[in-house]
Amino acid sequence: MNMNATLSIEAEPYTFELVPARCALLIIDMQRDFLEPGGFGEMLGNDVSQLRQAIEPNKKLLEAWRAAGLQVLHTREGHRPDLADLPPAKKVRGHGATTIGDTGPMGRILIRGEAGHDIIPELYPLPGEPVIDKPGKGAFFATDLHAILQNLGITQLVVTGVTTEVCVNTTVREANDRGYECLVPEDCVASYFPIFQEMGLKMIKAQGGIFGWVTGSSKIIPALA
Ligand code: TIU
Repeated sequence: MNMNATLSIEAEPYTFELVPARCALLIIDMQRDFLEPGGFGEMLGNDVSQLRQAIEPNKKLLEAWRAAGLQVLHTREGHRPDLADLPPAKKVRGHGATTIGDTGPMGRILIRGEAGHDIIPELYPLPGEPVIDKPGKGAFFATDLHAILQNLGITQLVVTGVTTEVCVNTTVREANDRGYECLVPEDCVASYFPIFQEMGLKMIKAQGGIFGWVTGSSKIIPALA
């Protein structure tokens, strides 16, 4: 593939002109804590099965992306074992019986190094694919993501992962303000709430693409072949 030849991807609100050399796949927080029972997502009162429908589309997109030789990055939401980077307001939010840092079936909830904090096996990073550990919902807050993307010459992001209205939306907004063009394949993002899935995507593409573009993985994968 000519890495500098533009791939025109059918999207809303209009065609996304993807330049392979400058475009990275950024997979947000596909962690056991959000996608498997017994983790942070379930602790918040959510039905984690809602998110699992994004796994297979992400797997197919990731395989095609890797095969085409494009850049991949992963993020994980979580905190230091000593909780020094955990805002007290985040620790107590929701008044749950168990909160971040407490021990659950997959280890301490949302803590780096614990089983639940790691990325699900289906989408596990390969050596050489940067993994960004983030303490917040946005992937740019208190991380080295922007510096890494600049060093790689990346100006466009295909953003996937969970959840659509929380970490994906926050990250797309942060990226947009930093000058990145963001394309979101709707089948590769998921929410615990169907209405937030729908509205989270509408918010991105409304007003002429106020934060970015929305498409489906079936529009991206053939273009990479
Ligand atoms: N709760 C929820 O929907 N999401 C998060 O807490 N983090 C992410 O979205 N990754």
